[in-house]
Amino acid sequence: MKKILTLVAAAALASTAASAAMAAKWDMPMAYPASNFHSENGVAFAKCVADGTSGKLDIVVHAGGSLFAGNDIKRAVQTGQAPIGERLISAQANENPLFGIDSIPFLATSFEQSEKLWKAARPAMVKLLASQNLVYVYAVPWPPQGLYTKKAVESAADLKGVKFRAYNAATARIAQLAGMVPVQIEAADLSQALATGVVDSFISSGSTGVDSKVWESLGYFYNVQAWLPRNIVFANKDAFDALDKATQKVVADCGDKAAANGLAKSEELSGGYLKTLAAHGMKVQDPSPELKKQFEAFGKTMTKEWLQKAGPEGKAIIDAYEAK
Ligand code: PCA
Repeated sequence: MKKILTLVAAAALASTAASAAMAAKWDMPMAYPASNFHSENGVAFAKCVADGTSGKLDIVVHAGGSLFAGNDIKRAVQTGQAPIGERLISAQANENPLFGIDSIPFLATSFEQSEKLWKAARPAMVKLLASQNLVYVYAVPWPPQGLYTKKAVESAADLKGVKFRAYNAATARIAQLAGMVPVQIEAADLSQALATGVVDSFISSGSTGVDSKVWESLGYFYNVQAWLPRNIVFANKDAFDALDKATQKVVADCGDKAAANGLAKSEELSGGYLKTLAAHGMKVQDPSPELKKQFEAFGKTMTKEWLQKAGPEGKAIIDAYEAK
């Protein structure tokens, strides 16, 4: 009897050890605050994966840039320092212009157009990421981008010399075209940069304005609706390949769900953010016709510049988007 018990205990121990060896924990760095809808969506994605694999793959979200700052997340995932992570993909456009396709001003200005553009761009994006040892999992758009300023702005002339927070090459280029002074700053550092006067202006969504309580420093939001940039969640290819086929499928399926849920959330919350800004005393308004015209002219210049950089492959994507 004693011998049987020992055998049973040994078998139980062996099976625990086996399942422990098979279970994996993936840290998932994200750059935006835990309360942001992208981060909440990331947590829901992690839960979907845990449920779908009965806990075999445990993804732990680290929001707010707490594990890696936004600017370091892509490299961390490429090199396997983190198995999965999220990045504002246009912030990597200096590596390859394709990463900036969602931030060409006035190319895709509504959720519907943004989806169309993404469908046209996704195959090339997936391929480009794969060439960098990354597996595309899902992407979610931010609400449309507008201009935040301290003082009222009637035309681009009022922006001359203003210190401007940029989050990617496109926002830095707009600043340059408008005669502003761009400084690259992560969203996690935005409140402090505004409070200390490092910058007095930026372009972003109502979502980031609310996250950063920008009414404490700024007075105006101009609803320019210039583009809808995306966050992409990608996995390290070696880490992904090490998962069994069933687990890989759960990750992909949960990614598809997260893309749909994230899009719906972004759209649903979009208007409310602007109401929150107004409720805190900010003047939320459309840009003057002159300012709008000037921004559209910047957009034309930047579209030309992008097409030059992105070459025939870039042009093919824009053509496919515009043909639909
Ligand atoms: N918020 C992010 C990117 C776009 C947006 O709406 C940010 O400002 O960093």
